[in-house]
Amino acid sequence: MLNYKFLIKDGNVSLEYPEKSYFEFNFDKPIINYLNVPEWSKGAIYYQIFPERFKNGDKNNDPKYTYDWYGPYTSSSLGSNGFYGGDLEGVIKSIDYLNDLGIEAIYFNPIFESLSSHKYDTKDYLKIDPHFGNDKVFERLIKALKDNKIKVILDGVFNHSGDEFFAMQDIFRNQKKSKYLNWYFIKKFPVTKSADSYLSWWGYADLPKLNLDNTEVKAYITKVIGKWMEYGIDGWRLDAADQVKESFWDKFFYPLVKGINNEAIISGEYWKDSSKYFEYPAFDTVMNYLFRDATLGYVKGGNASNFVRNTNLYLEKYPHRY
Ligand SMILES: [Ca+2]
Repeated sequence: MLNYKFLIKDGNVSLEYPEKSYFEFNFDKPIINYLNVPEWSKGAIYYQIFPERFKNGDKNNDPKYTYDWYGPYTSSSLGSNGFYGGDLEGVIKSIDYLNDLGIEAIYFNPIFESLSSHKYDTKDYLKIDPHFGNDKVFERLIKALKDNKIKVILDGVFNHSGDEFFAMQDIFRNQKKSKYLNWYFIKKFPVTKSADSYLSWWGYADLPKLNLDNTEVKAYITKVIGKWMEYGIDGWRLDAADQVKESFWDKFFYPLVKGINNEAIISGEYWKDSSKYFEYPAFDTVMNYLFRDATLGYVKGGNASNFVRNTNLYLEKYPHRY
């Protein structure tokens, strides 16, 4: 560890910065053993799309009740039960717009069948949400993006399913006789839709935590990954990555995806210092929330020295070159 500060002298006047502390640079860090960012992703401009709110390209697939796209919004209209009718066709129709932006990759929030607008409560991982389109629309979307050299990253929500997922529904129906008891972490019977009945994401009963040690669950996820990678997607962003056992990522998920396409990118959602995830091959990268935090802190009335300190925090931890 090197501690340093600046000393500026002008005649008899001297200035120390920082006055009462030191900058730190740890020569042993970043301890990054593994960072395998695919060539195409290095420096690529990513664009995030939340499909329900991006563009309504097909009014025929709209949910029953939709808000006026240009009308006044409320907390209800913007909430998980508020719908506007955005879909994948809307993205296909926006190719020129996306090209004008100069983007090179899109990260889609979840697109599989779910009840909510955000779709983190998956009902069926093998099906495009009917309000977003279907397999054929997805195929056209991938082709349109590929034709324009835009890569596609999907959101993988494997820490938990939605309570509408078939395995959870089977448990609700058959209770102790269900074949799927070991797909979740059941706490007591009768199993009802409640946080008392099973482990769930932050105690939300509609997001039951999946047992990713179960080989049947792994087989299902293998099928899911296989199906969507067959379409030629370019990687996965993994939701709630820190809430899943690390062995699931490095022993199972990483080899599974890389075995299909070694150039696919795998990015974990982790909000804090993520260096521990690069001690072994589990992810190629993580969502860079440390930069986000530094930037938001700055643009929301912060000051430049805090921004420098906060960005230095992660620049010290993560490798500068990859
Ligand atoms: Ca629509």
